[in-house]
Amino acid sequence: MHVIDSHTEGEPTRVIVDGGPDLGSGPLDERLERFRNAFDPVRTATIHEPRGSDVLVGALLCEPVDPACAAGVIFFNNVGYLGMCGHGSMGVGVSLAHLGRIGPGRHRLETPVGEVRFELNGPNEVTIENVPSYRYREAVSVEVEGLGTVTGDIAWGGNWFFIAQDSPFPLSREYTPQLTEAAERVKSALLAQEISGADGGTIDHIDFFGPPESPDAHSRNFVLCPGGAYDRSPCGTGTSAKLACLAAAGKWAPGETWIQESVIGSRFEAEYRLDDAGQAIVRVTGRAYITGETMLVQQEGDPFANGIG
Ligand code: PYC
Repeated sequence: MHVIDSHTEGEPTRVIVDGGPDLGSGPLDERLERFRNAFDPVRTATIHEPRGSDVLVGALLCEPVDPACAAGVIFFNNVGYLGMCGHGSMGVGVSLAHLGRIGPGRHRLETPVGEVRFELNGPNEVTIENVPSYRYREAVSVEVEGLGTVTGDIAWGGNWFFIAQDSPFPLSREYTPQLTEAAERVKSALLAQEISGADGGTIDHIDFFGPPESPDAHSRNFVLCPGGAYDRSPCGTGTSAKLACLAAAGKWAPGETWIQESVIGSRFEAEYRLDDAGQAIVRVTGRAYITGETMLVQQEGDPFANGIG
């Protein structure tokens, strides 16, 4: 498979350009199910060691239903599939530009959870306009072993998030093992206490927030991804969910720029407007860089051809 690797604010994306599974045509959510049911070893071969790592997010480029879109894309990770991925969409934008398929300006991507508009502002800067984001439940308290009562909002930003009000540990790199453990406990407690997103959607991203380090930023975060790795970027879908919560609480005005720092100090700039249904249409800007272009090979007889684990 021909793949292009990039990172967006530190978080890696691997785009399958050629040689991936043929998922046929039709809506992207149906093609995602075909990927899951018939071609899951392609996901594990791409993401798992020895070709990848737990932190990597994969993106399979597909023929879009609407030919005016730049591409269709299905995101996946070490444990399964993602509805949307903000940093990954920026990685896809920069990868499509690297391939010469798009130039600066406005474009659209089809994803399993809806259409995402994006703007390539230059070779490495992308602004995405995410699917509508909203706060589903406010100030939900959950009892967490070792942490006590943890309170947060449940919000949709293309994935389901628990947006915790406070972080149990300092939001810095040396605390990522403790933050990861704490977020895993919150995730397990939500599951055990049957607290979910709308229609029973699993809350598989846990977001801790705290004050920023840079004087011009508004907040710093730590985001636990579904497969146990933490997001090195401030998380595009998480930043969208956060802005939807701030909007619902009347704490941030439409059109104002929110600067979100990640736990490693990289940043996204975001702003929102409300649509007719009162949901937040969040635009998130970040920077992505190509890190490699390669052919992934599976040799006959390789016991780890589909990855380890
Ligand atoms: O940027 O939306 C995001 C994201 C989700 C998981 C990892 N990054």
